[in-house]
Amino acid sequence: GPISHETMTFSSAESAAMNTALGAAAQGPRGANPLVGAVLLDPAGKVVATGYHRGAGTAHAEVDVLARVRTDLAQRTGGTGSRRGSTRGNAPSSTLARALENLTMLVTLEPCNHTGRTGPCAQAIIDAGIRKVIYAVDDPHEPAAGGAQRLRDAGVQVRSGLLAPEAFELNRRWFTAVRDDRPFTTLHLAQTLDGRIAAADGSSQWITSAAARADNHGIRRLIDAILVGTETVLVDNPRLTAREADGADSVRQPLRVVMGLRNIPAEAAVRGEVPAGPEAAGTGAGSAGFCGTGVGSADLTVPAGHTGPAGFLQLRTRDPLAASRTLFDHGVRHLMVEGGSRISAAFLAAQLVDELIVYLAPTLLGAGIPAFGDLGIGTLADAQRWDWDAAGGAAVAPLGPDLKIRLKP
Ligand code: AOF
Ligand code: ZN
Repeated sequence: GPISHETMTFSSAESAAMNTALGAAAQGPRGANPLVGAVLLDPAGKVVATGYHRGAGTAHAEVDVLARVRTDLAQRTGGTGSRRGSTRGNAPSSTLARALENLTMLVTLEPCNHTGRTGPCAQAIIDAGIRKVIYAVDDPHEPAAGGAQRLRDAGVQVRSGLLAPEAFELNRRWFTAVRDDRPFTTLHLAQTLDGRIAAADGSSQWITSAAARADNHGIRRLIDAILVGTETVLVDNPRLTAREADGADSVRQPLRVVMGLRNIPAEAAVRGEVPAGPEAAGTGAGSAGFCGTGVGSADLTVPAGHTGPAGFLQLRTRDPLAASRTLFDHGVRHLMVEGGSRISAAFLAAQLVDELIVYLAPTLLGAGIPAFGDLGIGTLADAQRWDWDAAGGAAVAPLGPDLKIRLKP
């Protein structure tokens, strides 16, 4: 492609600036959109502004950092024109334009080229008069891709690949989801040493310790949706909310999804409303950024005042791929499946599990409900084999009296 003719070399100031952009990106909320950060670097190697994306529907990182630098410059020069909208599509004042044309923009993802919930960043960069752009990784989201080419066509010098591994890692789940058109899927299990998730009489509360359960709630706060089967709802009546150590509902809640054909009773706990926390609405962290409304299913309810996905959704299907596709279409990029055996087996057999988190209690039940149903494996040669997943922490760690094991396919 056209980029092969350019020399992709970067100064130490540029590397440091990209690192700053990555740090800014990480402040954003997880959700339907990737975490993206952007900075503006002056010729002396000083970062003059930092911006980041605060979730779907809000300004992209590039637009955010441009708004900030305009505000700063306008304040310094006593000018106006810093408010959003007032500069859109217009050439900035000559002082602003001159100040901007010497800056390099560093952004952790290829600037977008589409009009989604907001306008194309590539055009915003061109309009601002920025002449140099460095981005870390290409945007794999087809409708948004092509920003680099648009910038080059407008005469902007574009380089890419700086801190690409770090930028990829930051949005690892999102990249996987967009590539596969389905959510990155974590399968979570709390099981005994002999692979049981409940005793012979069905009792299952609790197999693992409070420490392991608290760890699980930490994950629930970060994911976009949590899924169980109708059987689990009918037997355990779980709430599927993310809760703090004191039992209170967390600010950010996953969409609660029940998969299966059987009816869920009206009084099931999973249907309960979760009060929206102060950050859940608007542009704050919370769960902003979901296209959770407008699902067109009578089974989805989004509590009033909630912009996030913290509702309840029943997917009347037994097909895990169909369920995954539907959830992806509704903005879910990270799904956690919490069983029981039949649902776990269905996702595993369909090769839809990207991460396996097992809390293993040093407990024996002998009889009881196995963690997994039939995976369709008849002989050892067909066994599913998993590897330690040490990305972002130890693959195996003691958690109170239990063991936490993280695996990848
Ligand atoms: C950027 N900068 O900060 C982000 C980008 O629905 P929208 O309009 O918010 O667009 C979302 C898509 O835009 C997302 O899937 C990804 O391809 C890109 N995200 N792009 O230039 C940003 N967050
Ligand atoms: Zn954009």
